[in-house]
Amino acid sequence: MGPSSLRTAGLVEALVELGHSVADMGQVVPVPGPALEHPNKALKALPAIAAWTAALAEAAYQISADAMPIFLGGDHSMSAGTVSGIARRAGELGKPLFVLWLDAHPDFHTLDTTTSGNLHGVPLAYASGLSGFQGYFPKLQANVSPERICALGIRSVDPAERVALAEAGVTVHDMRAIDEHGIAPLLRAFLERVAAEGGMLHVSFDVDFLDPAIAPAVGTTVPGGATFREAHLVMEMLHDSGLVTSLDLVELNPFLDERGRTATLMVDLTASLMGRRIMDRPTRSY
Ligand code: 6HN
Ligand code: MN
Ligand code: MN
Ligand code: MN
Repeated sequence: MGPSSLRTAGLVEALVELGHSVADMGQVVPVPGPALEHPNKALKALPAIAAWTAALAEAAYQISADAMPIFLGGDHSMSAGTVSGIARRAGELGKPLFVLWLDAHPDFHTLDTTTSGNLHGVPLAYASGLSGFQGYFPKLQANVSPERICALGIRSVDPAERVALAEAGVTVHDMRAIDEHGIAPLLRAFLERVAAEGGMLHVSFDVDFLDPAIAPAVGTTVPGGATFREAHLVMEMLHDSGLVTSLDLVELNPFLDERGRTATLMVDLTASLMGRRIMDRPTRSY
């Protein structure tokens, strides 16, 4: 129901108001695959998620190169498909793909290391090409290089993820780094890397990146998240960079919302990413 809630909160209208032309592509339809047995008995809904991953990867890959797809979830397992499909598209365009992962969690488990068995905990590891998915998830046609991933807002990391992130070379800016340095310089350094390499930038936005006080509508809230202004600043800087080529909005659970305020906030943040600004002004350095 996340996508319905984002539509009801006025996502399309907000984008149109900013001058964008919007095509709502409707729902991706997964083709059910065979039952899958995995030694990790904790895994939940493995055949269904594998089928969704295949369908979403194909949909993401097929989007025309001049369009900017916005993928509405659903939980973060969606990004196993979107990121891998976008990586394939980037490969064909001959451009390096970068990923900005806005989340309380790095979602860097493999099928073997997850203890919860919740597959929204694995998409970034899968899309990075980590081993341990073969024979269960669709064969990866292209992956994002882990050194081109920046995870921002992180504050809940499982032991196996800690090891895997370090080994893979993912840049992790946790909430402590944001507290110490401010969010702007951390993001700016990453955007400068993307620009220097002429890269494409996929942004994957998990609702739990935000502090639960402003965004209650998510099943995995973690205290100490991004504030209202930190989140808008990230979106405003992303807009000004002109680098973002695709976006995921995931983990919105309208059953947990309060009068739609989380859905409305996600729409407003997307509007900031797509050009809404407080004052018209050129980008300045102070
Ligand atoms: N998310 N690391 C925990 C687990 O169950 O694997 C939490 C995952 C949260 C997933 O943020 O989309
Ligand atoms: Mn997530
Ligand atoms: Mn999360
Ligand atoms: Mn999730």
